Amino acid sequence: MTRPGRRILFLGPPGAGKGTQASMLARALGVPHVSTGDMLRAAVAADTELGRRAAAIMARGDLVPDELVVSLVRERLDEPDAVCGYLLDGFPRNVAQAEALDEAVGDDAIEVVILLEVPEGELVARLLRRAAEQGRVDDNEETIRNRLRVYRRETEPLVAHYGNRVVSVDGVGTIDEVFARIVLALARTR
Ligand code: B4P
Repeated sequence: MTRPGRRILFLGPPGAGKGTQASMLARALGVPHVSTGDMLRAAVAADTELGRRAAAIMARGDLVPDELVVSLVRERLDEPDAVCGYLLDGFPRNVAQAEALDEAVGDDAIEVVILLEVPEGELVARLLRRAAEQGRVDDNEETIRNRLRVYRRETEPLVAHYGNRVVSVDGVGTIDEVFARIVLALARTR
């Protein structure tokens, strides 16, 4: 079956630049940027029921329960602007979420998975820099180490789940350099 637009997923450890690159690419492609991190932070800021359940979990750097995140994403992908493609950032975060996504949109709906690769020392440095600039509660060193452990344990197995749809991109360099690599990698998948 051919589908209009592009369905792209960003994978990578915390601090790899997923949010940064996904928002630039979504604008360039004219598809919605669906970031579960942003949606959860908005729920915390608005003090909704979901936000109250998620706040302490996010502050520790653990994963919010799958059922909460999965229903949030399902509702978002049902909106009319997602009919012509979308860019997922921060979701799925584990195999159970990937299976829920396959069930919601179809096993072959995701065309390309961009895996942003950055060494651990650089990740920690970036997130500590953001902590100084933006004051995000989950950007302190202890929580960053936990988020990296959670990534290795829960999220990295998705590389095997998506198999030959995964395209690795070097995430070290300026934001524009990394963006150019992503655009080139995507062009090669067409
Ligand atoms: P996210 O918001 O997804 O946070 P993240 O993994 O840290 O990535 P982020 O997008 O913020 O960082 P980026 O790499 O762009 O998740 C936060 C929390 O929400 C999770 O810990 C979890 O609790 C919860 N959550 C989210 N999704 C969930 C799910 N599906 N299931 C369960 N729980 C979920 O950027 C990092 C920094 O690097 C920025 O300051 C940026 O400016 C900088 N940067 C980017 N590119 C750079 C470059 N090339 N050079 C230098 N700096 C760069």
